[in-house]
Amino acid sequence: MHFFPRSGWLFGATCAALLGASGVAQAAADGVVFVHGTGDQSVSSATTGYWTQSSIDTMRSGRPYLIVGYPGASCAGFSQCSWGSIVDQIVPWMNANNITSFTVITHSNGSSPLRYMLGHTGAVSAKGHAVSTVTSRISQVIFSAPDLTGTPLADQVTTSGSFLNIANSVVEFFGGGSYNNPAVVQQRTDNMRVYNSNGTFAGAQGATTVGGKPISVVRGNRVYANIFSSDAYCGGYMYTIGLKAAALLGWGSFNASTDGFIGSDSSGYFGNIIIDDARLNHHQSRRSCHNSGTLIGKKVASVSIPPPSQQTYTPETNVQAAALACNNYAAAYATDFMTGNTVWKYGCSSTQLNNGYVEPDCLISYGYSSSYRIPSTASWNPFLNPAYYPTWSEVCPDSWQGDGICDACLISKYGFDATTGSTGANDCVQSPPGGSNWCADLAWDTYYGFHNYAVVQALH
Ligand SMILES: [Ca+2]
Repeated sequence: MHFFPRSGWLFGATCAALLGASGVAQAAADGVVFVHGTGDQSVSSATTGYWTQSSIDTMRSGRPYLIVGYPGASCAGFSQCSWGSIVDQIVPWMNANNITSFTVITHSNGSSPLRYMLGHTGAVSAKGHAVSTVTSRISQVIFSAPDLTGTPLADQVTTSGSFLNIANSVVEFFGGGSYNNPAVVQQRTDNMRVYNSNGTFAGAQGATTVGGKPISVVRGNRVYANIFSSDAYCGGYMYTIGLKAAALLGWGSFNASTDGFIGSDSSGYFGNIIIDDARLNHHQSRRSCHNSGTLIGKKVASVSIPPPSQQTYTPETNVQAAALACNNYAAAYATDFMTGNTVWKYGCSSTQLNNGYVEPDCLISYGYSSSYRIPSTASWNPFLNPAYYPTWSEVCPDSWQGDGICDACLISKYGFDATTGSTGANDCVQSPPGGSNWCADLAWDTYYGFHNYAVVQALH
């Protein structure tokens, strides 16, 4: 009937790049340095893609800060091109801002170059700076989701052919597509065993200080199960879904003690564990989710925080990401952008929600319809039925991820509609008031008289 190619029609969204690394010049100051994990990051990509500005601002407690960008995938933590690059960025920042002491916050394998530095203060960077120039001013180190004894996932990705099913969103934690890189090889459990025993990386099992510096550890210990929750929503569904898959792949169970990427045995090898949270996955610990950023900020400011056993959190709430972006719970007439025809959007009333049938908009709005639950690629899923795509040549292909249209079919399939990587375009984030979202959903075409996958505009 009709063929409407989807690619290349909506590329309007651009993100203004924020340049980080800006400390506020002032008299003798306490600062904060952020060191990212595996990945070759620039200062800019580390700021906007890895940490995000809002998370940085939550953790730094108003203090001048430095976002480090270094080759954290191409270089293992013990290589000069890793720790030396970090040193060569900290020194001029210290001098320009009169930083007399600072807290270092790392995420994931960012712990490794720091551990090398703490154990090799006499080493010299490519630009001729002794590590001690930097470490002498470190007041404390906060390792967030540190990889202290390696991860079985690194064993798997560096073993040929064993990592085919890992989610793209999780591959990012190994530095992107070419994940068989020096930093990942360094994180193999067998290699880390060597580095921990031969002095490559400082920090003895159970120690609370390394090189005289207090070490705090922030970690999650579960990948939370309910993807349609406020907890899972923080940072994006894509990571939660991917880390659930990684938990299963790396540890054989969703219930294993892991944040989806680093096992609790690795993150807890040493250090004073200040956050030990069952609702904080590996991605969320760099994004200040679940109050972790606020607690880290207090630690930065030397304000006491309750021990993990006494930390309390607001109850999770169910969120309706696609429903909020696309008004999918509401029934209404709309114009199909692709055909120009008027379509009837079904919506999801409280009666429809539990009427015993599969109601497409209930799946999208609430994550379930009667006893049916998504994400699911099962045959009952109406979003995967070719009969409901009469004007299309494809049935919900993955190429629709992150193309600017919030696809109900992808929500039903995976729980999210987003690209992976540093930009992380998410099609189903609600536009602000006065804005609009492009949305695709199953609807009744009143002109042709059949069900069709219609693209409509949702106004907010
Ligand atoms: Ca899409």
